[in-house]
Amino acid sequence: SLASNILYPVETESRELRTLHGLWNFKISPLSNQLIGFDEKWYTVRFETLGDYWKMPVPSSYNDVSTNSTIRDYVGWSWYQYEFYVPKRWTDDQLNVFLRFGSVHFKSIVWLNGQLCVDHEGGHLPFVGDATRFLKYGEPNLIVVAVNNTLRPDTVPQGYTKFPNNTYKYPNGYRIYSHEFDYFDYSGINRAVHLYTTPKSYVCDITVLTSFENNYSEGVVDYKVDICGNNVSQCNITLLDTNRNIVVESNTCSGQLRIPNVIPWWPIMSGKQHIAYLYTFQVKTNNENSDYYRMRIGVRTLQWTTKELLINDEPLYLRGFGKHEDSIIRGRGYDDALSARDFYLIKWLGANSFRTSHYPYAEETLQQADSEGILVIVESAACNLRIFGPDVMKFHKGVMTEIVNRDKNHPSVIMWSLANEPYNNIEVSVPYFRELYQHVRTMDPSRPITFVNSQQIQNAKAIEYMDILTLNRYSSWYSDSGHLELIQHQTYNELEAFTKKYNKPILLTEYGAGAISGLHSLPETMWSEDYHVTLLQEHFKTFDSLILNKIPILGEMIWNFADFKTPQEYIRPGLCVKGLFTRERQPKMAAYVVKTRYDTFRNNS
Ligand code: GCB
Repeated sequence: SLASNILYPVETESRELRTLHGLWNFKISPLSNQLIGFDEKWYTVRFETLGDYWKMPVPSSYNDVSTNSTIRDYVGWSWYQYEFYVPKRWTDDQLNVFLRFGSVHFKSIVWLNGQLCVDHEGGHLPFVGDATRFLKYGEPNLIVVAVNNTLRPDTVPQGYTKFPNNTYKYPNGYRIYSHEFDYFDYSGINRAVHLYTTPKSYVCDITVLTSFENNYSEGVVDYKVDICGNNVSQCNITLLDTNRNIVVESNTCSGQLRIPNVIPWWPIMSGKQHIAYLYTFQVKTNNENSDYYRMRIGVRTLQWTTKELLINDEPLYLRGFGKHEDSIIRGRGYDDALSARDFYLIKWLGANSFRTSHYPYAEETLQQADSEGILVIVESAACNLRIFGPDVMKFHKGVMTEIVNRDKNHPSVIMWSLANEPYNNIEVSVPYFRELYQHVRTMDPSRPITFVNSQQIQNAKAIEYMDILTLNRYSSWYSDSGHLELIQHQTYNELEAFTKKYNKPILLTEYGAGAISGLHSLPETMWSEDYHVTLLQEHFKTFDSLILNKIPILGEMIWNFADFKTPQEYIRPGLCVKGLFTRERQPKMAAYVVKTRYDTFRNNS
């Protein structure tokens, strides 16, 4: 995979772009013969000639599309293929053609016309292969993708395969596969597949870092443009405002732009006339066959202290939730309609933020967050890490590198979360997270870094080396179930103690209750919508007294935005039902209560 070549594919006067979306052919290999596809060279044959294949949409997870439980629960090598044409004009020897996957879960190997083009391991992140010499121009092309979603102790996230030797309970050779995170591990080609052309010398990376001078009247954009390929002389950089008027220009591939009377990027509804203003950063390579690339950027700063997180020097209070990429049928498959609906709901609630629990979300989602002014905490897929060692560290560092490379230029991204609920009550987690923190800090000096805690305060380790405290806490749900009267007491004490102990501000990244839509009970009992509402309201009272007493709390994030699918287990009815919205994205009673609160913040700021 071309690691630094990860700019989102766009169409410009020098680039053509097409997607390979549609119904692909799909095969799974029997668990007893996992390597059959490699032995029989499935990457060279049309599945029509092999038989025993399904139709599978791309992009989509494969799990919930068919009626077959083997496919739903499949863990192992599955195979996708598709036939397509590319235009003859792409044979031009002045062009590159790149093949780009937004994400394939989890490991993938990609062949074009029987030849290995690219491979990648790690879900939720894009990768690119150079397809130029593998394609047949003006003839049918066969793309084959082998996908393996088996997680291991050295991957992020971790998974475990066991072969129990109790033959009384399990047949010989029976495989038990497990992981600790509690969301369904949707697999397959989950995001966009693009083919795009570029000139031989082309823009392959851009890094911007923004700041202000002269009392916020002047914007400063420090930038670096990487050009790949041969014979590049120079760059023409142009910054355009929303009316496409030129604001400032430059002739160097790296340097500084100064914007007089800058319009800063602000999160939604942060009072006054603030808007999420985006400029267009335009690059033109200055040679015979120029490449053009455009990217939207926002000018804003972030700072953090022992008490606050500030954007453009103003303190932030986050009102949001954790989400999932999850919906019926397509699972984790990216869908514009669903994504747009979610942003309408976020705005309807008056929320200003979410965390990409528990993995990096689609690039299209972050682009929309940039233009809507929604703040995002980007989390890696390290959910419930419990084994720490050099192998998983190597993988985890690679994942963080890919995340920062992909998301570094989004004004909406305000924090990196290295992990969710790792086993950080053990000593080995300390050097692990310190090293990982340093790795990310070296790549990005501009954003706070954390990992999300769940352990008791007295046992938490490594957290003191993070910039900001984050905590998931289920008072009156997983602990003291049914005791709504304890929420204020417990939450207040814990958040106060935590901030005092570490002298850092805290963000409650998860709290909530399961509520089955339509289930009511007065007085409240667990699983009813009524209990859900009261539990949230008790937390609201706590947050208000923390704020009143100047305990440094950075915000409140409810678990979860919407109901989402979980593995089969007896503590949940197939879904985690802690959503403010149902899985169909309709409001539960609690959504109205949250809207009232979040609207109050909006009106007071
Ligand atoms: C947590 C996890 C989240 C779960 C949630 C729950 O602490 O971070 O992934 O979904 O609890 O509902 O159990």
